[in-house]
Amino acid sequence: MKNLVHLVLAFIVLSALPANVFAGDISIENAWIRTMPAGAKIAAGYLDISNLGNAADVLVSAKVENAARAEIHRMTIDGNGVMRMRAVPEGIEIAPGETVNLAPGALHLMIMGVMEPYAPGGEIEIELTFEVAGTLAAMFVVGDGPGVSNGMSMQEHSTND
Ligand SMILES: [Cu+2]
Repeated sequence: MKNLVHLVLAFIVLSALPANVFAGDISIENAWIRTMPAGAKIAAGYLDISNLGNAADVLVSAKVENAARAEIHRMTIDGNGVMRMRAVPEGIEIAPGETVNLAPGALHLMIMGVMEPYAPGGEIEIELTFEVAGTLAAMFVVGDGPGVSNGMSMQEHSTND
């Protein structure tokens, strides 16, 4: 059953530009993974999540092919100008009618234990699970992102796993 849903979603992705993926009232757009530096085992994923419904929903988890695990993270800059990052185990709430942007320097998906570096220009499937809408699979394009300048994101994680 899930497979059928995925097939239908894949068809929608292939037949629409720019790619939108829906599950229930949740719509995913602009999904991308920053090109990984050589030797990196960690990657950062970004996307826009819109809630087209009348009730709040929560992104609770993400699962990535070819990686040990994925976490939801938030970057902040403290009073001393130091960038800090922490896991967001409670997930990300998307209020009705709102769009939440996971973007460099803020919320992001942290993909840990990447087994083979993601090739630029490739597409990686990430399963996103929402409290209400359930699980959907979205394709993330590996690159520098639409209109995003280079250089900031991978400093979030300068160490290798
Ligand atoms: Cu992170």
